[in-house]
Amino acid sequence: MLRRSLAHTLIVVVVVFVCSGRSGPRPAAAKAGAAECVDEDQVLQNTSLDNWDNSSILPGRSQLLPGEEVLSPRPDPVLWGGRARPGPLTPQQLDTFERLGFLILPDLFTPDHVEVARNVAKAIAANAVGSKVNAKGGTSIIALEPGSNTTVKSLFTAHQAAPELRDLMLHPTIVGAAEQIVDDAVYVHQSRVNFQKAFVGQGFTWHSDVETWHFEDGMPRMRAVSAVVMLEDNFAVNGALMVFPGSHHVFAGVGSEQTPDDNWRSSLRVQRIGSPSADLLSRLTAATEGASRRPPPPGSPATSDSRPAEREEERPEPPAVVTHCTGKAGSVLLFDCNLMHGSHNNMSPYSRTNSFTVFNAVSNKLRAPIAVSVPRPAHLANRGEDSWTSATPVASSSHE
Ligand SMILES: O=C(O)CCC(=O)C(=O)O
Repeated sequence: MLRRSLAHTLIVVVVVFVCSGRSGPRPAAAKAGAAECVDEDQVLQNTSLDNWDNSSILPGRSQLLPGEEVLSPRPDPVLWGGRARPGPLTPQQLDTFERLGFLILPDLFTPDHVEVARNVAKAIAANAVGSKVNAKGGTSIIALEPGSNTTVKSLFTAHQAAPELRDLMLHPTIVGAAEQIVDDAVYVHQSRVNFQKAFVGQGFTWHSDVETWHFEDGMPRMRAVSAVVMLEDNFAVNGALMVFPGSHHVFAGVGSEQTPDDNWRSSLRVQRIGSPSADLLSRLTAATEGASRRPPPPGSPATSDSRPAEREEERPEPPAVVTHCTGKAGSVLLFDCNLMHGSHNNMSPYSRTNSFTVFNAVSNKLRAPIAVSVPRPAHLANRGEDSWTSATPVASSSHE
């Protein structure tokens, strides 16, 4: 308890709260620099922006000057319904999620179960590279690895691509946990399978997802959670997600030049705008240093990798500021929309495939984007009114 208060105090003390009034007109949008990373035929735009409101609760792209960066306290709860909210997660698991910003549910699925889904995802992705038409006569939206015309980095709208994927990604335990955390019915804001191919897969630089979702998609509040199903073993060496435990308690705001309306084309491969600098990450390190010192409660293996026990004492433990979210195929990682995370390039001989499903609270539906004038396409930011369903957001596929 004392440690937790100390950690919390640390965060509050180190955080610099900036309330900026610089929200005046922005320079004209930069010209489109179209990278060929997404099948453009599949870009579904919904430009009817009812309820236009581009006010921002977060200091960042629209209020800060280019190069200006701040850490500010999270303006929203992590557990919108508190620890007593009923659902599949225990109060202890909710406590871990609240404190660290993530939680691993080991072995929710069997390796055999996920192998089927993984093979389906790889087949759909491979087919999408060679042909715009997939096996079912529809099309699939993919992003390729930077510099490659053949290696798929992401397969979007994955929960709609095949029943084998949907059944895992929208499993009742996962949807129920997301609802428990955001204390609301949820819908799928975005889904994808990310492939980190052996020796080839490139990592993702440090980022908080809600930065993009808030400024480019108009997501009003921090009321969304991501669920990762590990479709292959995730090791530290093959690109397991890395996180700053506790970083979800602060927001890393980054000022920028005007965001190009088609920023998503390049940011899907490498994110630059809104990315924190090394200096801001150092400040985040200081701010979150105490967060994961308290060991996770029993049954919540939310930290560290799975090294053989006999070597544990021989090897120096890195300070707990950054940790790998490792797990066996079939494990599930839940993480908060504002958790600072990223991944290494996969230089190992072991491929790493994970599905990502972003659940947003129905009450947190998207408004107009704040930093761009054209909403991102539907496969990145779902605005479809027909998907405003509750616990089982299984919309019929538009890509099959
Ligand atoms: O797949 C990965 O390694 C990281 C993905 C990620 O950070 C994201 O999708 O936001």
